[in-house]
Amino acid sequence: MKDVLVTGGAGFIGSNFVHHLVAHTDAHVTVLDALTYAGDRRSLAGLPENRLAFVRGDIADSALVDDLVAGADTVVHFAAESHNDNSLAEPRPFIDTNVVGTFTLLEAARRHDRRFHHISTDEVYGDLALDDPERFTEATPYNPSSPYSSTKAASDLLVRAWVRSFGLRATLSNCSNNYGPRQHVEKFIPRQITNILRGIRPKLYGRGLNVRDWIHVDDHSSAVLAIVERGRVGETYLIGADGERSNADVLADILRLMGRPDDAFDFVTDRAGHDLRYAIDWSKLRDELGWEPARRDFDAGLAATIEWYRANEDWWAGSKEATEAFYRSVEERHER
Ligand code: NAD
Ligand code: TDX
Repeated sequence: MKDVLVTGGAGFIGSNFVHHLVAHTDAHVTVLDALTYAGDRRSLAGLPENRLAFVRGDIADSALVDDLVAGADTVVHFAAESHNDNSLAEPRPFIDTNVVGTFTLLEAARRHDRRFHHISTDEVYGDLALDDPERFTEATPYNPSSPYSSTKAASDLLVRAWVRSFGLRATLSNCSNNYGPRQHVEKFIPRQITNILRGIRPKLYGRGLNVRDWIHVDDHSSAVLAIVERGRVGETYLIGADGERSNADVLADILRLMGRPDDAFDFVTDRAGHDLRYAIDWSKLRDELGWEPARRDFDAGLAATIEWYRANEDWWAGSKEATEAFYRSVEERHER
């Protein structure tokens, strides 16, 4: 691995992965990112110039993609439309980026016979009952619920077909909910932290009983690097860190860590089709590659994340107002 093309490297997980890659390998990194509302060039600040090239462009632009894939030996594909609530309001960009964009990358990787790693989500498996003793495994059937998760499922299936039909040297990973620095303020944890910093009451969907399986973004990065370096071609690996928590519990932790009363939030209308629970069995990754999450202390990770948002208001202030305006429009639609 000498020249790595990272798509979506200006987004939350992609940028954290690029920092991880530069710190832990000698590879040269080229980031391809469209800088949509979710991408931010500043998330790559501070990296040495001789290790990083940045190209602004669309993963569905086949001429550009062909050129960049030709110049790399490895492609790690993070770029996506990533937010469920946006996919309910306007699904089209999810088709264009997650499906057509992934297809465009796969064709280029096939033409140039490049190693390909596809980043995906546990949401492709649908959801679990709260009391289900089972967790998702690599063998769980696909059953996505939202426009977002269905386009991620479609992209996963394309990757598997390109492996089987064309011999593409690809691996896939499906990870649970990430948290940490540089996550867009539309997502649950940063939205509530920045609401509190702005004097806005946090918003909990439904009754807050839905469960997400939280993993620190640094652990996602180390798992992806392990798979890119040592994973078996054609295989899927689930990534998790035994971090199941209800949304109400996560919000209670945020309120406590930020010194607010435990009832200083509002219940709001539930998300349409809201998945109840995700839970990951990551034993394949542990048994095959010896990977373990290093940041399993959720309280410590959450406290550090709160500090990051406190210290980096410049990074998120520009997105906050538009994000809250979007959520107000969703609430107004529910009221009509
Ligand atoms: P994000 O929304 O923060 O970042 C996405 C990045 O992709 C942005 O920089 C954006 O500018 C870029 N992008 C979007 N459309 C593009 C296009 N057409 N061409 C080029 N670049 C484009 O998302 P994230 O949370 O960092 O998620 C990254 C990946 O990880 C996604 O594939 C997502 O499905 C997956 N994932 C996310 C989570 C999570 O908890 N956030 C969990 C599991 C998997
Ligand atoms: O204001 C909110 N209040 C609330 O209760 C928001 C924004 C969310 N929620 C709930 C919905 C979910 O149950 O919190 C939970 C987490 O919501 P999101 O941050 O929107 O994440 P989720 O829908 O679970 O999807 C995330 O994890 C899987 C990422 O956004 C996806 O990209 C990833 O694939």
